[in-house]
Amino acid sequence: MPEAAGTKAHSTTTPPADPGPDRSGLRLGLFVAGLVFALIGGFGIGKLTADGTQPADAASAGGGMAMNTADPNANHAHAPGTAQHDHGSSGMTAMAGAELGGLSLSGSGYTLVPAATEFTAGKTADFRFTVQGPDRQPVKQFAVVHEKQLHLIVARRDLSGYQHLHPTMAADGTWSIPLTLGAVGMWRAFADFTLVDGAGAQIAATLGTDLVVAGDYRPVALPAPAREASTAGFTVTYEGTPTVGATQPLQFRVFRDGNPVTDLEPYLGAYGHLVVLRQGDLGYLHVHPDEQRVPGTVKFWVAAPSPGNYRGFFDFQVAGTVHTAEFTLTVT
Ligand SMILES: [Cu+2]
Repeated sequence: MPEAAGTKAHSTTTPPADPGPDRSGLRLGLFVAGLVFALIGGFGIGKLTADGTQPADAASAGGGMAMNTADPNANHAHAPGTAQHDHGSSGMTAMAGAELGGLSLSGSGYTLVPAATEFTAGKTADFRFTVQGPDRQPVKQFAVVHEKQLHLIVARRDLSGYQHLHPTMAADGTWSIPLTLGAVGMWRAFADFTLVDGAGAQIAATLGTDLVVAGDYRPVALPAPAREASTAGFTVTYEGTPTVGATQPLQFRVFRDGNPVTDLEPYLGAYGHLVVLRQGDLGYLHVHPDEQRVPGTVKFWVAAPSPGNYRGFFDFQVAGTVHTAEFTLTVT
């Protein structure tokens, strides 16, 4: 019995013509198409507004590569260096994008080039790298996004040891930061940035590299899923259920001694930052908070790319100190 045309089974038995070697172009196009509608991943395209406030944009760039010059919503085209998307939260539920970043050294012709990737457990050493462009020269132009030109996230592959760092760039385009990897194992470093290309276009990317601490590796089991975590005398809870194929709110609340903390401070241009890493490949989602804020609470919009286990790292600032609450989330 012949299969009905257009069914999935049919299409898999008659694959489309080979797209040929220029698949990367297609892939980029898909990224671009997905970007504008994606909420997830990266610190997003663009930068803070001139007065330093957080753009209404909680919808940030896809975790891969994205070029705002391809924004189909050209009727609100952004001035160079001030790219903002003002889709507002109402449109978010229609957005299904959940691109993961950080899975590759390279994308769209740009490559993360670490100077060295071997570290000694517990010994601080400079981590140096460049982002090389299609011309194989270090990129030197980066847009400020969330108050920094580049955000470096580091975690061991068992999802322990999270760090959120801000390297500095030398005039030659070399980024560096003192880095301490506290335990033996394979680690992952994510460089999350928006570069400005020669034509002035902004390209958001999260590129990743492994870092190695040789020795007797003792992996830490992923903690069980929980809706409450404690750090430095604070208790943090979250509500909401991450879902595949739909963007859902996750609302975090911070308590101290059982009372809501009402003096959360802006940290990097927002009242909280959330990085979510997928267990298994450390696919990287960076999610931004809603601009609407109830004191003591921070709401994010999240679309899960797949079922599985994730570790969420919620950064918040109180009294000038940044704290991180960690959660295991299981998406079914
Ligand atoms: Cu950062």
